[in-house]
Amino acid sequence: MEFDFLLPDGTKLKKKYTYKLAFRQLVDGIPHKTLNLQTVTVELPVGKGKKKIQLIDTTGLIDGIHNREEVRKAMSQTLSAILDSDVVLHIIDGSAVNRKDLLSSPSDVDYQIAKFAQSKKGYAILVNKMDLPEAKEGLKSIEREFHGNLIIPISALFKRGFKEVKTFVAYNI
Ligand SMILES: Nc1nc2c(ncn2[C@@H]2O[C@H](COP(=O)(O)OP(=O)(O)O)[C@@H](O)[C@H]2O)c(=O)[nH]1
Ligand SMILES: [Mg+2]
Repeated sequence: MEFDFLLPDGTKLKKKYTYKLAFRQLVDGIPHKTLNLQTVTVELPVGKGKKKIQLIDTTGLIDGIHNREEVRKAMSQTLSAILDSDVVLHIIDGSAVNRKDLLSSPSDVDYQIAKFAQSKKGYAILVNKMDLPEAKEGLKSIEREFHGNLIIPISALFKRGFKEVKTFVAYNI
């Protein structure tokens, strides 16, 4: 899999990853591991044919002003990517809903993003980590709070909900 990286200073890089290496290097329990836009080009079946789409992974957004400049720059890159994209998949950690720590979700920024991205034809909220028991309540709460939006429960870890996400994306491009 080839990734295109766009750093906040405008630098572009290409890097090839196996799934294993991508998982090891790009996924982390500590927030703000990703400080750039990382793009993979994937083919999606649309109707009888296929369509190439660019899937962009961004830095996560948090409330307030982050104390690290690189994180602030990366977050501004995320906002631009939202504006420039046809489809926005807003991922919320379903297992962190109403948790009492800094990473609890949804936070103010999630509501702001929902408003900001609603002008898009293709806007969906993906409630992730549905494999964890506490995500059940989380999903219910998000369905209540973000009523009127398309909400798709997923587990990125176990590839649950991917069919629904692909159908949604194919329909909106
Ligand atoms: N249980 C569970 N953990 C997940 C799932 N998706 C991601 N994680 C974990 O959540 C943490 C953050 O994942 P990451 O992809 O780095 O999220 P990011 O910070 O939003 O980029 C990592 O420890 C992942 O292994 C999921 O569907 N289920
Ligand atoms: Mg990431």
